[in-house]
Amino acid sequence: MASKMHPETAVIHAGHLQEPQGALVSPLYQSATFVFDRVETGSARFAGEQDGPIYTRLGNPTVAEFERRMAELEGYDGAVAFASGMAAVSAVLLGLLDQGDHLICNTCLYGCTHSLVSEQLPRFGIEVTAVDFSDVEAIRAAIRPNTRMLLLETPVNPHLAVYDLKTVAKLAGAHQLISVVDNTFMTPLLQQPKVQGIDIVLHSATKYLNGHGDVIAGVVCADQVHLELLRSRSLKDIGGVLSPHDAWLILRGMKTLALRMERHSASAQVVAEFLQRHPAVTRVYYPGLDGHPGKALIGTQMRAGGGVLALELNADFEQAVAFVNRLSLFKIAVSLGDAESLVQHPASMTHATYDNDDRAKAGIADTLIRLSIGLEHCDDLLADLTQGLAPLTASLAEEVS
Ligand code: 3LM
Repeated sequence: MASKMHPETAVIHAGHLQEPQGALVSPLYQSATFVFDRVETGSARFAGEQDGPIYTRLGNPTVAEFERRMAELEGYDGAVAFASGMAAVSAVLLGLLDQGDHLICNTCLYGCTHSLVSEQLPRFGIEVTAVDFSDVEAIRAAIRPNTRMLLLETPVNPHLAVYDLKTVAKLAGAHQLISVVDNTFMTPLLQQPKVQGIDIVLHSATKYLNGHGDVIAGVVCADQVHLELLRSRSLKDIGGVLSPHDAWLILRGMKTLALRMERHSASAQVVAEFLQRHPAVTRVYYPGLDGHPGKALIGTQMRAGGGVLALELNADFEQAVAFVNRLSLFKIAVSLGDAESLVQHPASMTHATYDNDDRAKAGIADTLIRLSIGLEHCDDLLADLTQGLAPLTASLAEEVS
């Protein structure tokens, strides 16, 4: 029955834990270990001859409910939850790549994913090439005999570039590469990379999936061919296991995911259009705007533009900083996907892991400002932005007169 559900239903029901009391809301299995009635039971579970919990790092009923829900929503055979989005990213890279392998990734990735691929992977003898994924020929040209994987985000953190997943999946298929997409900005409600042929999808569940700003978590969705290594190497041996309590909170948060994504996207569209018309703003980065190359993929690859946008001001660096400091409803904080609207400065915060050259190559301007549009009334958000931009508008008017 589960595969027939619409995503709006699946976020509430998919993978629901069957338990004897019939609780509407699944109980929280806050237990590190599980008791075996006899030695033979424990041995059979360790040998994989009998289903049943052993120890929470190897699997937990509450965490498993979250994993089943995500697998159903993303359309894969299964999912493995991790203690953070970075644990999910590193689970895929360290679990599926070997010494001597080569990874091709996009020039712009979330800051810590960038430092993981550029600083940590080479320590284990894994080679990495960063190319602009809008240029398929550049990806093709970077493929070597030892290339094993393609890794990208779309839309990209922080400037919302969008890439055609069908093209990436086709290229990966033709060269036997594993295609991996970080779907954090979209969630399965707005984009299902599996439909486009992508092999593995991962998320920082810290963001929209949980949606309430009180959990750090990650998840990887994949088919059987990759799941075993993700579980045995990345979860069992590397050990970045999600706490059952955090899984339970995410399951609660996910019930409203469909409603939240609709609202985040609708408000972000209004805010983006407002900023685009504003004289103090020189550029707005949002896939829902006319003129954004990603707009053409809305309706096919993506259902909407999502809740994150970025902007540049007609201002110098100090004025841009002063604008952010003047905002009051928008809280100055990294992260995204919460009920509260957030504002941050990628060059000095989320993407401070880049050196200046790589940041320029990644297309992250020093004056770029990222907004995560929350669930507040849109008029209140526009009022806050209007007051924040007012001194810039006034000084631009003075320059003109
Ligand atoms: C941020 N991003 O503010 P965690 N993949 C993507 C992400 O955006 C993130 C991760 C993975 C932000 C976090 S910056 C210190 C705060 C696309 C995180 C990693 O390990 O759950 O934080 O996810 O952009």
